[in-house]
Amino acid sequence: MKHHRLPYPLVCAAVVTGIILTGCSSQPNLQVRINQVGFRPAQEKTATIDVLSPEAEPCDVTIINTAGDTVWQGCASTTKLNPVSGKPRQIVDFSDLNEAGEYTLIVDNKISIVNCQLSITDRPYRELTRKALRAFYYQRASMDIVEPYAEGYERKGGHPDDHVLVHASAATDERPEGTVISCPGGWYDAGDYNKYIVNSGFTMGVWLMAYELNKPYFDTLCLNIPESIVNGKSSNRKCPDMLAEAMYNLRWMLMMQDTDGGVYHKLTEPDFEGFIRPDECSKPRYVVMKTTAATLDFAAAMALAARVYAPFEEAYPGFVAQATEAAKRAYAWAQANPAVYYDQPALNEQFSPAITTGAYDDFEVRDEFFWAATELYMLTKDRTYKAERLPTFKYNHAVWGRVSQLADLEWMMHPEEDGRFAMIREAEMLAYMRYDIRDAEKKSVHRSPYGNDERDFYWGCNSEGCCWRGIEFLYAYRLTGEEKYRINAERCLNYILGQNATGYCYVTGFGTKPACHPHHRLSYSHPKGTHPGFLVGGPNPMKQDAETDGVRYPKDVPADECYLDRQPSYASNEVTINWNVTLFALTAGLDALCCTPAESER
Ligand code: G3I
Ligand code: 9MR
Repeated sequence: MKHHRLPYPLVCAAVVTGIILTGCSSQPNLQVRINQVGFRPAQEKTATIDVLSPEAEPCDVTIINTAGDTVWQGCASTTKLNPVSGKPRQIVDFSDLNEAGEYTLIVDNKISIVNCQLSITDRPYRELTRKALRAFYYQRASMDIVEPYAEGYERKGGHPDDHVLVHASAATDERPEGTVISCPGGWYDAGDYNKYIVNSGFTMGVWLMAYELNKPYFDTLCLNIPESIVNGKSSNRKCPDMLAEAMYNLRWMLMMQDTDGGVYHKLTEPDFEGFIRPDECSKPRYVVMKTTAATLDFAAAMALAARVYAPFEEAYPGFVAQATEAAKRAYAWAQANPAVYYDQPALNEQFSPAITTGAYDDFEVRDEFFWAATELYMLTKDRTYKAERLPTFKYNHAVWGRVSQLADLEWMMHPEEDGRFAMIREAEMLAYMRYDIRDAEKKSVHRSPYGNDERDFYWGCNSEGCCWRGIEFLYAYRLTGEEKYRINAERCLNYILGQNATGYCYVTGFGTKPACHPHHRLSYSHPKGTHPGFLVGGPNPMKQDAETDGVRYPKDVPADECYLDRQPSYASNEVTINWNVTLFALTAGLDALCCTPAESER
């Protein structure tokens, strides 16, 4: 059947000329909110339509293929109000369109005709996963980023970090203030160029747990990083690419352990660099104060790494023994120093130079003890570590400063270690999910288990609220086999990829309306600009950056729209390693379900 409404302007532009609306074109009045990257054929598929009033009649929706033929026709839902903003929206469910292809979805809302691109493919999350992982290659400190691995984003290395000063706050008899140590490598944390152990430890935890959950998938995934090719061939690799990338950071982390077993909180310049290239940076770099939180996150990450890399001794001789020893020594240091907190204002009263970069401060470390003890037990099976875990945390989403859920998930995935405990924690997690699933179906105008409450929006919520929920759903799917959990993991991803209140695809380089101006020094200072594959922080009504020059939020904007795609907006538009790891843990987990292991490279 030929579509009879073709003369409408955008439809023509897109369909007749075959232009796909990708790139950084801004569409401020986008009225159809949809996953802009793609759906798999059998997936639930919905889009959210703006309407002008709560009384609006259900819109007519038509979907046409690239030849202009109508392939689907139907009606949107009745109007619902967004529980956060009160704005009227309708949802169209076209799940029964299940043939792969590129389409245009056209909505007649009785006042105007609006449309959007729609893609259905067998592997919608494959390239997204690859790019989200490759983002870490771009974040590598102390080395040149070179072709063919740079894929267009070549740059000179900076921050050799072979001349790092021991800050007064970290001085010991063995390493007095000003001692020079060498700690090269690792990933830049975020939009800034510093390296923070708390956040690195959390990132490694999520990273390696994602590997454990999807081993066959990651074992064959090729990232085109320098370690991908050994003696001219990728088939000579002795370790999966994603573990090779992680090793770049793990090696740096190992160097952050002091001789007494304690671990420096961070390696940093005293105050943030400007928006310049890494090779232009010249501020001195310090290791600052050992803390209990950093030392425990380090212990957990190293213990987990020692377990995960055990089969790859040939690729990294001696690493497992080194990581095991480092983890044990770190844990012992934390036991002897159980309450050394990072308090930057207090530190600056006592020592100089003053340090004003990211704090990653955390004054509750029982969860870090729980996680470290858990990972040490899983590695060593030494029952003293098992006895030391503190299973008393109420259910909470994991974030850099609250890691008890990482431990919970380990126990859930290893029920043979303590079946009763695993069952209790799993039941609690599933109970919370029931609320979110109910919200997705009843309250949400985006068919999303996330984003239906003002409190869902804060610094980093795209990762900590939305992607993390998706990851939890993937665990739930793995534990129970129930399809509803996979569906809700996909719904979380739909939200990130455009079916949300701003209509942005929150991943750089993807979708028709991507985040284009992240708070990211590497992107800003590079001639090619924004690097692809980065998840931005997301709407944040606390606007901690509102005082910074150039950050002006529109007045009275609802919480779920409090997002600025502007480079200065670090509170809503920065990128970080701990957020990107949740992005790929979610997309990889979903992509792995789309293919057999042997196909993961295809
Ligand atoms: O977690 C709570 C949440 O439960 C609550 O509902 C919500 C509303 O009250 O607040 C949430 O807390 C926020 C927290 O981020 C979430 O993790 C805090 O308000 C917010 O201040 C905090 O911001 C942190 C920010 O540094 C400022 O300290 C971010 O997590 C953290 O990612 C960010 O880290 C910075 C580094 O310091 C420097 N490098 C860049 C990096 C990313 O911006
Ligand atoms: O660029 C910094 C970013 O990485 C941090 O997350 C953020 C909060 O600590 O701070 C940014 O730096 C800003 C600083 O805090 C205030 N002056 C402007 C800086 C650059 O925008």
